Amino acid sequence: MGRSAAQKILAAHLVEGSMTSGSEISIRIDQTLTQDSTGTMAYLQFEAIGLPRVKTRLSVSYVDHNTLQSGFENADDHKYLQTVAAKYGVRFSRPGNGICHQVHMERFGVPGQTLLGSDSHTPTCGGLGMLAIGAGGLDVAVAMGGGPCFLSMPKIHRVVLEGRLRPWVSAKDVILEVLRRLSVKGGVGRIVEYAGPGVASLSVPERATITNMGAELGATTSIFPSDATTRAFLAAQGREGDFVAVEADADAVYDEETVIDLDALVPLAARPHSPDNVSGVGSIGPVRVDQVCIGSCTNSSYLDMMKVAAVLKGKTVHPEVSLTISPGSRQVLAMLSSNGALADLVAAGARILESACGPCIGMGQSPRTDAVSLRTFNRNFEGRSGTASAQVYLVSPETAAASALAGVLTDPRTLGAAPVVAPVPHFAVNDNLVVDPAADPDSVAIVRGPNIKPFPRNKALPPALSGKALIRLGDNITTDHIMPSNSKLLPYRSNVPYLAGFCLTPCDPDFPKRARENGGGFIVGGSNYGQGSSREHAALAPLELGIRGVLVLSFARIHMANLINNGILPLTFADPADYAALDPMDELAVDDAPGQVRAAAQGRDVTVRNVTKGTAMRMCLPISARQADILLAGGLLNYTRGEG
Ligand code: MIC
Ligand code: SF4
Repeated sequence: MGRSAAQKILAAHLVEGSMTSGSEISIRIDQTLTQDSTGTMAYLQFEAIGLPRVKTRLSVSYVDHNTLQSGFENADDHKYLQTVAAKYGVRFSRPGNGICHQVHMERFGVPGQTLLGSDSHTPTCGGLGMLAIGAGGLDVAVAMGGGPCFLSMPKIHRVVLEGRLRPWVSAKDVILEVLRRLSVKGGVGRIVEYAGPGVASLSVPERATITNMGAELGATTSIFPSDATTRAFLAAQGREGDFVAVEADADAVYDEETVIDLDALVPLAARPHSPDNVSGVGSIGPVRVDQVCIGSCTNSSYLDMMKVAAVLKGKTVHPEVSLTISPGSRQVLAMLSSNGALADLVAAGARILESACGPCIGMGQSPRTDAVSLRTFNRNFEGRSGTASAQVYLVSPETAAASALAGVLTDPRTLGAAPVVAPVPHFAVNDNLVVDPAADPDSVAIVRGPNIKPFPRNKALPPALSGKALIRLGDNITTDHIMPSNSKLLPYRSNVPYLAGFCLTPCDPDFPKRARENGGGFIVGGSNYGQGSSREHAALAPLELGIRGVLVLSFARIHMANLINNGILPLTFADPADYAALDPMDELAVDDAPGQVRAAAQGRDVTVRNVTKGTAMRMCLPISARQADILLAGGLLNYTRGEG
């Protein structure tokens, strides 16, 4: 039987397990990437593993999230990251070089290889035909140490692209359409693989926009084939030697299929506050706009920026609109500056920001109270912009630029002829902000400023667990709710004790206090709990507060893995009625927790007693024997070091 592109890469990297969907497999990891907001923790954990050097083919450490430096904290983190990279054999992409996913696609991604990144949008490099997966920092630390990556073998969902995009309709509209159809849960347990005649008409950066935002489907990853277009892109980056063709066999069998007719797509927008709340721009109507932000790892390529520059050239941004533009990499910025497009953007009134995540992660540019903000980004979760009452819409660069001029949400097709951007024969390659690791690692002293604090470590699973259900949450709770990130909190990503004081505060400001007063306890939630970011802090902060288990209707993949890695029980209700009947502050107990965890690996349910109500709840804990051992040891680090 033939194989899909993703299955081929998985098979070529398979270490253990059988590739039948749902069973645990482990794969060899060729490359890793980290970014600063998750990287500090990943490298502290790598240090705790105790190896002298990374064992991957390539590991890159980026600084792109925390670049405001409003105090010493960010800069402390940067210095730690630079010195730790030099010592352990990691290439270091300095602040200013660009957003990790954009730079990795331009300079490092290799078709057919595997990439594990401590950021949920790592699948961006799926646009190059790479199997690129987002994970928690500890999983990336283990991969840097040469350990395989474990995952539940996903189903393969084929998305067949027919036809060709019409003028003014762009790759962003393709992924918004996929989100409209499949929802933010639709990709859980799946790899989304793009195929069909429409693929050839999409450039690598356009494909990367689509695979990037596949993270919002909850998918394990998304991938395009590596074909002649990929070869041309790599050649234009001076890397043709990295090209490998990766294509599905004609007789490959898929678990599911969606067909999208590119010709029929129109400009779309995700309305507040979820990336799958998608409607046609035309049908939403001329909503008044206060802010437009163009950039982020989804839409900040040279092609995107050139389209925006063409729309804005010779015009002026609407007086009520603040327009920010963050080119995704220094390469993009350099090319815009040498061909004059940057001058067009500046002349039109755009505020040019650093090549970094910036407003996408709430690092500056929070809009005014009740503002409408149009963003070319990938997430519009409530409060993520830094302004709790802001209404954020996710749109394409074309729609963003048209709306910035009009001052209202505008369908770009009303602007006349669409700009045509000529393909680039040679990108401006300059890797002088990528620092090579030290040739003599012994000479490198790792610098730890006062912002670098030890991370919390769990202990072996005790014989019994008990505590109160400290909070009862609804569906689709994001990691931005569990561990908010904004310009005030992001500087503390290497200081979990401080961050823990903000855990779940967007849902309930008193949660950390209550957790501490009760000596820890349990979190209760609905479906798709923990969607969004890969941040391990969404498990580390609860650990710091003494949380022993999380009881929900269903989990998002990376968050569930992060809970297991930190020794916190991730339990799902076998009977949703038990979720409905559970009240906050009910006393819960798990008797013989180690015995029940071992039995769970054999497919048995876990019983959690509701002591207050005098009932017993059946919970599922679908884990492998290896994951049971991790939970018994009190987390992956203890397990890896043979402790716990
Ligand atoms: C995000 O987009 O939410 C982030 C910030 O890039 C996160 C990583 C983090 O929380 O540091 C992600 O997507 O994984
Ligand atoms: Fe950065 Fe935003 Fe991309 Fe996350 S989604 S990596 S914050 S640009």
